[in-house]
Amino acid sequence: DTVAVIGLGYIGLPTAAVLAQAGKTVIGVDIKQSNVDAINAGKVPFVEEGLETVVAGTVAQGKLSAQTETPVADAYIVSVPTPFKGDHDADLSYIEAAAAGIAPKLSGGELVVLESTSPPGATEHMAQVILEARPEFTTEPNLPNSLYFSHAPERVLPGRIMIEMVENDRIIGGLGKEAGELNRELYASFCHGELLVTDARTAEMAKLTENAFRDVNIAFANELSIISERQGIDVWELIALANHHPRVNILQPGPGVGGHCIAVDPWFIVSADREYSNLIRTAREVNDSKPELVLDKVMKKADKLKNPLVAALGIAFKANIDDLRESPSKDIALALTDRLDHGTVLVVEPNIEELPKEFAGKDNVQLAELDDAVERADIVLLMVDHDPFKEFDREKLREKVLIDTKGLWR
Ligand code: SAJ
Repeated sequence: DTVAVIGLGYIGLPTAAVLAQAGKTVIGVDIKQSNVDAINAGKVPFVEEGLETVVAGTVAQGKLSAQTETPVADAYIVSVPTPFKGDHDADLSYIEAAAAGIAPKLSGGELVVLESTSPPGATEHMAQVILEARPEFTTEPNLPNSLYFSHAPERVLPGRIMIEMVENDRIIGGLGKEAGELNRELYASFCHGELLVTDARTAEMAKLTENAFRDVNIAFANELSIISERQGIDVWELIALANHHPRVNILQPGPGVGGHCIAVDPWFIVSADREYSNLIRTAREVNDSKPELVLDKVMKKADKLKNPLVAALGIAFKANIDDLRESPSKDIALALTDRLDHGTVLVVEPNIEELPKEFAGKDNVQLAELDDAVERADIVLLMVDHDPFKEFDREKLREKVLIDTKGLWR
């Protein structure tokens, strides 16, 4: 029962760890030697609650190991990035590279699961790459030369991955019934949620649909926030009131939508059908327009001051995490350093120790403590609803120009 997990990132490594914990012999594969070395030493190269304990334990038991080369295994799980290329199309080259690594190791009967978030048809494409390299195999089931392909998208929330990986219901989409069944059996070893089996294309689309649903709902909130401001209405009160209706549940506006999922996946639907995806595309555009509107607001206030000091509170992509990738609030802080001719940005981000590399070489930005930054600032720009900001003493804000993009200090 050997499982190879290709790609040991935010999803691949937790998946490898819970499979090893469930008793499988798991070999993780990553192109980055430093990640491989870290994992073999029982360490995790990024922050995720509860993961390091499981990695350290399973490595010590000999159930989990990592290497750079794809091994021979009974099942393969592909968990590699699907970035954009061109006009928001999915770049499948990492999946193709993983498939090319798997192909020479196959001897018949193996299951290959695609976990990466992918546009409809990606699982079929992965199968095709492997079958082109190994034409002696077939997707016809129950033959000595059968191969089984399936898609199992993850739906875990960063920060809660180790809990949600085990507890969430899971969609499984086989290229054929037998492949779906084999995938279901493998995932039943660690997943206690319901395992819902369908075909690969539906599973691919289901994952995109979940994130597009959330994106459209947030875009609705963001559009309301823009309209409300022009109408002199408090959008947070408005939404709270509307949400009292038993069938209304509007999400919260903010400075934009970040992360690697909600702001990305809807584009894969748009890219699959540009003609009929108007609502989904417009939602993306509304959410992507928010950072510029926030910047305009800050600059209008800053232009009235001689040497404005702006405290930028929060640059993570959402509350209480240290993840700065695809973060609208980080982009806003960065743009401010360019636009403020005679001003300074004091970045307050309690979850990091130093500013990310994009800020290197800029002399009008500093990482600051919350109290100190607010005390010094003319303008306080709140962008992330981190807990320490929620608990902040509002008396200390009285003299400040406040721009509260999360409605935390109303
Ligand atoms: N956001 C708002 N208003 C809200 C909720 C969120 O502006 O009311 C913003 C956040 O600040 C953040 C962005 O949206 O910038 C995304 O945050 P999130 O918490 O909605 O989602 P992610 O990206 O951390 O994780 C999502 C989850 N998907 C859904 O909830 C449908 C998670 O379950 C998925 O596994 C994950 O995407 C993924 O990997 O696809």
